[in-house]
Amino acid sequence: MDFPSEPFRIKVVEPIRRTTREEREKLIQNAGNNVFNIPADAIYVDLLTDSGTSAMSDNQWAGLMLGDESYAGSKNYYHFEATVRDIFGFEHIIPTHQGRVAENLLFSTLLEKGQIIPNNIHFDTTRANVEYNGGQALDLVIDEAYDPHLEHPFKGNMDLNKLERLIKNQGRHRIPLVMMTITNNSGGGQPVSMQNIRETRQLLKQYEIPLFFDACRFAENCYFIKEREEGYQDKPIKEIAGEIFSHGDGCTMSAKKDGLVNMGGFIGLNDDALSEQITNRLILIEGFPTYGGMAGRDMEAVSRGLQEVLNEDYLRFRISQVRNLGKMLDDQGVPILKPVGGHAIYLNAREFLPHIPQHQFPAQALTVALFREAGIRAVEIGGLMFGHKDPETGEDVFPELEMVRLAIPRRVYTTQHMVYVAESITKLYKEREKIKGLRLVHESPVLRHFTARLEEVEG
Ligand code: P70
Repeated sequence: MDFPSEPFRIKVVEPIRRTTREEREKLIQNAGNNVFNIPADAIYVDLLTDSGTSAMSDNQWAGLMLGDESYAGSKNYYHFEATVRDIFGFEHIIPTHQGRVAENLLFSTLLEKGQIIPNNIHFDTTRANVEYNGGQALDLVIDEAYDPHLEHPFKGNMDLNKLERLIKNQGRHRIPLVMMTITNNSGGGQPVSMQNIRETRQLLKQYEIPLFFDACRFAENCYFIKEREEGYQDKPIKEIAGEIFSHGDGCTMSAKKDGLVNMGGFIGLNDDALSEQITNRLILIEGFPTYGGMAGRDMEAVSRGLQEVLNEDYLRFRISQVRNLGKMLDDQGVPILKPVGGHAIYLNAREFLPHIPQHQFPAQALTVALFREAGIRAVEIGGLMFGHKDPETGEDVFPELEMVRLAIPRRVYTTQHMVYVAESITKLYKEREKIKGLRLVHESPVLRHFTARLEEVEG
């Protein structure tokens, strides 16, 4: 096994606490079987998300002290703008405090009711922002993405036949832009190949449809291209990133992932008129154009984080840490989504808990059990997150994949933590028939998984 060790050492530590099983029983009960409702200091290993949970470097912390908190024209903004432009290449850089605001600004400005936004697979906030603005969010990833056993190097790829059929059937005027999520979070953190990006670009060019990237995990995607795609082995990550974004007209970015910061984001784009419209709305809802929703010091941390994330030793360690957790689980027969993606391991809940039907939320049941047994917090990516009632028939519609995501924060946990996680899950797998299904007792109309409450189904 390729086991690169940590390319950093630890200068500051943050204690984490083990709780008793009894404490955790009470906590999960009070939380309505929803791990979003559990106070973080009662979690031992928190794999809820890799978003905003990175450990910053000494260089980033030092940057915070250079924060220029001027309302207009902060020097950190200019550094931020120059860094983003250098890596992503877009003309206009619009800061936001996180990714979903970038999505909100983009879609509320450009989307007309009844229009369609295709993506490989929309992440939940992207989908919600499209739908909230009266659009239809369509997932056009290759079919291979839905087979959790299939080893395919670029399972995040767009299905170009599906995309072309859609454009021909609907006409280009119903499609104001196409998005590509790199890496494809909802499909397992799977990468998109450069070839697929290039071909998508060529197809869209014929119809004059802009291509935007959801770039949250762009550096991880670049690393996979370097590792797996012919002709990229000797290219620096930054060059690969430059090539990817040269095929796009813009991007939204949550810097909370590959920006290696706790808060931040931006929109990058080339269209002058669209940029002006978005900027006007930015001033209304987020802030002046030289800070968006960020403090000056936050922008400095993003600039430094974006440079650090391109470091190959870092990326090699990062991708291997996730992959090795997957290997430890796979070796014990635990069903996981394959191949392992960039930022997380996805447990296949349908296979883990075949005795729980999908309407009883097996992935959520497994998430709850993982906290109860081991104090590990994961997140459900399945029927609770993506299930909904069909507006016409009123029937429940469930997603293809029912998964529990173990998202690994960047530069935070050690290899020994990963061993603890693997051993805990293996133990749970051996006792899996004890886990019971769940029933919803409270749900909100959008993004229900964040606030839902559930109870155990008896028997
Ligand atoms: C995650 C978080 C955020 C995200 C994303 C992609 C591909 C946009 C955004 C929005 C969200 C999350 C999920 C479960 C638990 C906690 C947090 N993804 N596009 O972990 O960015 O959060 O900055 O508004 O993955 O995957 P932002």
